Amino acid sequence: MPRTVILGVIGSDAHVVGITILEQALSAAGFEVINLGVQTAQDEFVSAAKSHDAEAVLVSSLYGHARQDCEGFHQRLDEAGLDIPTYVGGNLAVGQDDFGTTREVFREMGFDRVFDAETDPEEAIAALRRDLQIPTTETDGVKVDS
Ligand code: B12
Repeated sequence: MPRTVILGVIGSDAHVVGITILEQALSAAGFEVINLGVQTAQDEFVSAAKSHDAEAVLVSSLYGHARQDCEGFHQRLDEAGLDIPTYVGGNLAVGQDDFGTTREVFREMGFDRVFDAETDPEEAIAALRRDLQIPTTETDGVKVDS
């Protein structure tokens, strides 16, 4: 039975290429991907996660407003009774000279893993397999440090 994950670009962000690649890679790796597309509101992530009984939520943001767009996101998940891994990735801040700081900011906001724009989709797949305790095969050895 495929494991279901929710994927989307949050806020007013319209960058679609990254999530299209992620969707293809995740699907090829055996995940059932509910791709909410671009310009997705927080509530849409939450209701999709609930209605599809998803096991993880993957949020993408490229245009530099991720922090504002993700404010209160985990509170909404909590209110909906959802306690599942949340990942965020992309160009999460304007500039991004120090991604370590950006990563800390998003971790403090409640995200379990924070990925930069250089992330290979295989890294996210390896992280999901680890967090959802899916036996690894071909992703053995892929470094997960996000
Ligand atoms: C194409 C593009 C556009 C196109 C988008 C077309 C479309 N519908 O997709 C257009 C021209 C519309 C556009 C508009 C804008 N853009 Co633009 N755009 C780009 C550009 C050149 C490429 C993005 C792309 O497709 N990359 C290819 C994909 C494969 O890579 P990716 O998106 O990074 O995704 C990968 C990773 O980031 C990662 N990833 C992404 N999300 C997630 C999530 C998770 C959970 C995980 C694990 C991984 C992950 O995995 C993906 C696959 O490998 C980038 C610059 C760049 N070189 O990245 C700027 C860029 C993203 N844009 C930028 C900006 C500022 C804008 C605008 C605000 C400009 C403006 N003032 O109008 C608007 C925003 C409009 C909007 N509402 O979103 C900035 C963002 C700056 C920042 N964050 O600091 C960038 C970085 C350009 C720059 N250097 O200034 N843009």
